[in-house]
Amino acid sequence: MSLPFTTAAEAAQFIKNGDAIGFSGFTSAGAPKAVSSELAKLAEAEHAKGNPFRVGIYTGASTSDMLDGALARANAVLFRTPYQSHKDLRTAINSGNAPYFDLHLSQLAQELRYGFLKKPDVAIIEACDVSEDGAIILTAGVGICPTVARMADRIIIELNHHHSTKQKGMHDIYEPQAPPHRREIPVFTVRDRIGVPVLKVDPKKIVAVVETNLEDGIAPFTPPDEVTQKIGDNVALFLASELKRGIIPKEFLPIQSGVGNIANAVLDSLGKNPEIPSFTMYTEVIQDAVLGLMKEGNINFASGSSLTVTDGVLQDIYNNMDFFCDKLILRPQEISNNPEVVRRLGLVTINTALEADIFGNINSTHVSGTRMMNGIGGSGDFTRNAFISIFTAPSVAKGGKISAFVPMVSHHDHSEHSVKVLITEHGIADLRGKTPTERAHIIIENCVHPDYKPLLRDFLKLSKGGHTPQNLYACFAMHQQLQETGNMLDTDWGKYN
Ligand code: 0RQ
Repeated sequence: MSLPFTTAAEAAQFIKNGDAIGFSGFTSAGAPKAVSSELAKLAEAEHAKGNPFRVGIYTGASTSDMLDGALARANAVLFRTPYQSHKDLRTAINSGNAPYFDLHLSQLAQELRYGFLKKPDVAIIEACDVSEDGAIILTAGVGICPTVARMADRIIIELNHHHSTKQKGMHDIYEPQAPPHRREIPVFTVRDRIGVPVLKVDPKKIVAVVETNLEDGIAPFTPPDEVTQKIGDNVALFLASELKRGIIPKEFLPIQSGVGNIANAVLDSLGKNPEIPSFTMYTEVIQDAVLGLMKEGNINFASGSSLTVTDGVLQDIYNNMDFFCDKLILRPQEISNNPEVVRRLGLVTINTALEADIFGNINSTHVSGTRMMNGIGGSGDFTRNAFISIFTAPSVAKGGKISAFVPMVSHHDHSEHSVKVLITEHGIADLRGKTPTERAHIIIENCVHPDYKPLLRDFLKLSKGGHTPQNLYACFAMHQQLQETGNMLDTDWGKYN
């Protein structure tokens, strides 16, 4: 059977209004590019004719402008899950034009299999190779590919020649069984391979193969500034001291770190700290800094769901597969983020908060409790099951008008029960074994910006007793103040006394 080669525009014709689409990739890495762009044009053309055209979108995580951006601008989003970070899609979500539900990344594939969500009609998969008998080599991200490719009725392949077939062997494709037949996921060390390197699909379902030559387009991170560098250094300081006092074993433990500038600075500091031995990563996103540290010998293995790296770094990996092939694994996100595996391996998890409260609860997703930023991503998968869970954040946002620390989080993603350590540029709050009152004092004294310390110390005086010294009348006063004057620092507790 020969493969049905065609153009992106013709491939998009296989998608109908109301279809649910499962896309490959994780972040922009490995996400389809050409067919999604043509799909947006198709939606615009249908809208111009007065016809409805919207599709449901399942992805690994965030995607690129050619997918989330294009479909959001075309007003073509029927629903979207589990994570996004594109400004146009964010605007559409927050204005009610793109229905979005936020999911733990490890759960999407199983929720599709369990039948909780609409079955994917179509899977669009980026590949660097595909054979006539349906053997697919994925590119820089795995995400939810195994599940959506198996469940969808129709498969469209973007055969992207920008990605080298030399990466064959890097992927480890595995799908767990459904309960009550599920067994342990046999990942006992970060290096364990449990599946097969190739995604096998029913070739009869492949309706189109579109050849492309397109980069993932991942932008470089800005180098650490004074604040992010200090946060990174504090994380390294904390982990070095945990190692010294024997809490972290001398072999060290695998690290999970989120994505972004703070994560980049943290990795940089871990690499530079002479007291931290060469370590491994069991994470979801492998970013540029990891590969740099690998070359320097500071990281000796990384398991993730994507290589979210700039194009130069990606090509360097492909050109040096002899060096990298036994140091990298790309897994489906339900394995890279699997709670069972996270707890077994004993991960040190490092994620970023939008907002924390002085009792250790975390808001990762909603600005002022209402506006979706990106989504919970993998932060919940990792935090709840970590050996030590750390949250980092700059102590203030928007030039000091917003404190990252408030009396009560305006949206709740990670509870005080899961959050062990908070770290800002000012210091470290180790919350383990502390009561709510003790936590509040440690967080205020160690992590809060000096401008906000008096305000938060005074808040504690408003408490009328109880186990957690909260005041339900005043706990959102800083948020209300932000809405009224644009500056939390103007908050006056006078009327609550
Ligand atoms: O906005 O750039 O316009 O100034 O939020 O904040 O400090 O640059 O941090 O880029 O790491 O994002 C939680 C969103 C942090 C991210 C979040 C404003 C701030 C800035 C970004 P500007 P920073 P980051 C792995 C794990 C959830 C998913 C997760 C995230 C912008 O880390 O999405 O952890 N996490 N995944 O000014 C209003 C506040 C604010 C605020 C910051 N309190 N109120 N705005 N900002 N605090 C990744 C995956 O799962 C794929």
